[in-house]
Amino acid sequence: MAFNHFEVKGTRFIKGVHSGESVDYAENEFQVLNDDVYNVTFPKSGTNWMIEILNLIKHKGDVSKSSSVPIFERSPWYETVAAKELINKMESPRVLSSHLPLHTFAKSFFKSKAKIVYTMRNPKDIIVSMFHFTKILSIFEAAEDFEKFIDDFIQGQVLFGSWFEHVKGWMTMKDDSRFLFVTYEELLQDLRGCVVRLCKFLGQELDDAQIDLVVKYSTFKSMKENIMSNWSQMPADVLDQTKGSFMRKGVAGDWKNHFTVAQSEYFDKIYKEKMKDVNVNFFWEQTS
Ligand code: PPS
Repeated sequence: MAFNHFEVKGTRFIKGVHSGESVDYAENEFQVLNDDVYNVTFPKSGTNWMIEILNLIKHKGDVSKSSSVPIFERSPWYETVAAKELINKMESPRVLSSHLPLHTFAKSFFKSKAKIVYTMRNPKDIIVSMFHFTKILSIFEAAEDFEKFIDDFIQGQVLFGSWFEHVKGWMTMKDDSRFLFVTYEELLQDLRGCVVRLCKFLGQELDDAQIDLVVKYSTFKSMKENIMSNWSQMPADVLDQTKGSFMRKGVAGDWKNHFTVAQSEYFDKIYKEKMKDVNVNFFWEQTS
């Protein structure tokens, strides 16, 4: 995956979007507040979906914020260069996003009572989603060779490095009560059930009608139609949605339309090997 990048502690960052300074600040100086909620993901795992859900929960289903502020400003990725100014203007309780791996996450988090929702997705669908994403985001060289892209992903030569290390790192926190782990596939299968789980985790009391609103406005269709959620507010020279959509398909299992049988078997073999020490039966392993 070709893009202008730099590495910090094994993670590939995008030059310009991130800087050595912003990444260092995010880890060492950024002050986590006790009532912060962090939406943490490896890219293309459902980050924006969770931004929508968490903000709707925060506003008890009131869509006015989601329909007036672009999604990329609602819960900025706190490690980016642009985030600092946005975050300075935010009121508590803040919902912030991050793609950082555990080992470079804000040190101050670990002394705080803040919470993290970590969303994961079938890596084969992440590969497909990211492959298409390279065609619309101008900072990337459009990927053409899918097989090479699979290998880049396995080698950690993509945005934010190795998916395997990212997931394995964050999964070490799975017994910590400040964490909630959820998968993209669970969100797809039972969005309402996940919203209820999230409310409970966040200590947010929403009535049934409010929960219905959260669900209503966070479906793929609603988000795709919401000009504040479908990234159409991003300038076309940054994100060219004439070549494809940010809200592309929003399904599980699209990998079956992209991987050959041999590519799938090859990936599964490596996945098994790399994940052998993780004692978790991931949702996508049961359903795909
Ligand atoms: S990013 O660029 O890392 O922030 O992307 P991220 O938001 O993590 O992932 C983008 C994919 O999530 C899909 N998406 C959704 N799917 C289902 N329902 C909802 N509401 C939803 N919102 C976003 C989006 O379509 C991307 O997946 P693909 O497979 O490319 O469609």
